[in-house]
Amino acid sequence: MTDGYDVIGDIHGHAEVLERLLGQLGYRETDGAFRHPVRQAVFVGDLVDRGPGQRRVLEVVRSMVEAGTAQMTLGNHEFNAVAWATPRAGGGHCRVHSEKNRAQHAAFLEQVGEDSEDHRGWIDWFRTLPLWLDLGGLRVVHACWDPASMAVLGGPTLTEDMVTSEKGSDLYEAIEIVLKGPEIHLGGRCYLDKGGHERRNARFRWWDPDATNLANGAEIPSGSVACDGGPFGELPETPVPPDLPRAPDGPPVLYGHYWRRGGPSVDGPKSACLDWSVASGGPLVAYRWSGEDELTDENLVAVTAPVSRDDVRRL
Ligand SMILES: [Mn+2]
Repeated sequence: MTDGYDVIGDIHGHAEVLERLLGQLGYRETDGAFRHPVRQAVFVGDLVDRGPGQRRVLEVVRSMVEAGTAQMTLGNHEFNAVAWATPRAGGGHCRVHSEKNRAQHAAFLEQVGEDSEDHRGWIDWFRTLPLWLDLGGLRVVHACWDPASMAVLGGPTLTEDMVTSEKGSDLYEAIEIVLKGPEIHLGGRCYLDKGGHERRNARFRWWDPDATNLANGAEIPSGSVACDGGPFGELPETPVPPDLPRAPDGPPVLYGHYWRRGGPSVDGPKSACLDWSVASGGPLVAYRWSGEDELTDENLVAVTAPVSRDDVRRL
């Protein structure tokens, strides 16, 4: 019996704030899982990496999924975890064990124990998670609801071909769009991301019907520096390619992934991002959906993580 869905954004190992959010939403831990008398939770993915409570977050969510009190879609961090742990025929792994990739995955690997039985158990569970959820009047995906990419993938079940797919293949690109979102080329411009890596592409604001050109369609983090060290400045109003993914017609779409700041608020009546950067001092956010065709800010619930010493240093 489900009167509605409580869709919860990216958690990234922040167990304490997750438990507080579940409590605030009226879920209680009984018989080994958090439960609500009449509602079901839905997780948009990215349970892992970064935070101090990797195991606890995984245990809370998995126990809910197994008890039937939650569903979950796969995030790019879970997909990357699977690819990291999957050997590639001919040597290496499906996700390259580079220093950069290891750093991004370090909290998970350290806390579950790399190559431990526990590690393999979580990877096996990630492999069972769907790539998206069509819940009737509501749709949930980690980064982008794109029917064209979903058609290439053939269905929401993660397959071995997807895990082993190589850059440039149709499968690889479709997984990228669904789990990481579409990107646009910056026409020769280059900026440094928060890890100091050079970026010649930017995330495209697929959810925004007003995103028509580079200037209003590219997501460049505020205060970004150009690769030559100067200020990044404005992008030109070059029109974006017409075949980029766009917010689809039909029921509302809820997604995560985008590290939004401030807020929270819905994009508009038909979409909302639920990732408000809990891993860097923002709130963990849920949308309480009860059948409405149009999303509203009033249905967002936010719980703020305590500010860590690392965050204070960054401020
Ligand atoms: Mn993500």
